[in-house]
Amino acid sequence: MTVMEQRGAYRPSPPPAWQPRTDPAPLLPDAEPYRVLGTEAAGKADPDLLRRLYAQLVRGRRYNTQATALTKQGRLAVYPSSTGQEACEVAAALVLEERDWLFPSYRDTLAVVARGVDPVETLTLLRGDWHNGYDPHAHRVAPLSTPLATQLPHAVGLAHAARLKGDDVVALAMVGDGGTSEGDFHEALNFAAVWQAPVVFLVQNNGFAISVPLAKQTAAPSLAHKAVGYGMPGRLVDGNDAAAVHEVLGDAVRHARAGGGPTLVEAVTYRIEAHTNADDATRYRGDAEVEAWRAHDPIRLLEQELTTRGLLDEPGVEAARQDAEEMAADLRERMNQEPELDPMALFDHVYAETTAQLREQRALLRAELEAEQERNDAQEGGAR
Ligand SMILES: Cc1ncc(C[n+]2csc(CCOP(=O)(O)OP(=O)(O)O)c2C)c(N)n1
Repeated sequence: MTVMEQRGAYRPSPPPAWQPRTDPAPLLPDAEPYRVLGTEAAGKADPDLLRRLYAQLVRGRRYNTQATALTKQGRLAVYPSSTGQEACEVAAALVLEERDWLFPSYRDTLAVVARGVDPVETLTLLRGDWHNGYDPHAHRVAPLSTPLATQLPHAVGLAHAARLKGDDVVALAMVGDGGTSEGDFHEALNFAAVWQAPVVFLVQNNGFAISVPLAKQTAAPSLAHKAVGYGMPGRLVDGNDAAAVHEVLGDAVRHARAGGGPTLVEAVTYRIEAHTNADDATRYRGDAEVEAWRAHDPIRLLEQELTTRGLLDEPGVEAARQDAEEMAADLRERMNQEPELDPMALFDHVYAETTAQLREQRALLRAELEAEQERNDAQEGGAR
């Protein structure tokens, strides 16, 4: 048969029946961020949990103001404050079991501390030290990640590996709105969904990636909608409502633990302070916007709920404040002590086996340090 005859014999017909591989409807986020405080749902919230959340929120805010003060005193190189975002931070830590893992970004110091890491050790990296400061295995908290979104594929890898080993572990990974534009975000969500890994992704949409507002970051209807494209549920929650964030994350953690796969949670919140102490936020946003968010403050929201329900009184507020003050005083005192630094330690843990180049550099530094020591000794001898 010639080619022309073949063409003549071809009878076009519609393609084989097509249908979506999964029904997208159950994966779609709600139209509005989910709220608990100030709604009927609040009546069902556990009073003990609300009180624990409150104590941690108050501590968290005080931690932020203290750490920011330490940058001004030259005790901390840089601090990205999470004031305004405490509800996300605290709920993320409290929702996990001891065996679970938290994967934080640089802004998530409050979550790290609320999970039990020493408040001073948590600041090691931000102090400008070469190492992370805390042992990730001790509290199952990965190092604070400065490169955006790189913690996400790590979380997926850990969760997937745990599942293969039969360990009942969930990983909760935190990322900012800007981080969702990173390739790592895409790769992590895709792998997590394909493998049905027990991971919860918490996006704190705080409005900005440094000076870039969300409108310039993405054209997606919401960040939670991104979940649908990967085949996982997307949930939208009021990120300043600690009870709501705790409930939504709790549902996602239980779903993951039961083998239901990953969830993407977008918590809508706001970064009240500048990006870090080195940033001037007045250059890219107005006071009115900040004030509108201050009126939806996570601590005040919970305080109001607790007082209305008779679960918190003036002495209770004072006790929480006092506890936070003590934590801040301890942080201040310990951060004001000179850290013991060994310059030679810079070469440890770079590679499992030291390279020739590192050995050479180490020898150079040792020689310089010894020469300096000799000069100092000679000067001291001369002065005597
Ligand atoms: C891979 C990578 N690219 C760029 C940066 C520089 N950078 C640091 S913070 C930041 C903005 C991140 O914004 P977002 O993810 O919304 O988190 P937020 O700081 O608001 O918590 C950028 C671009 C970085 N740290 N890592």
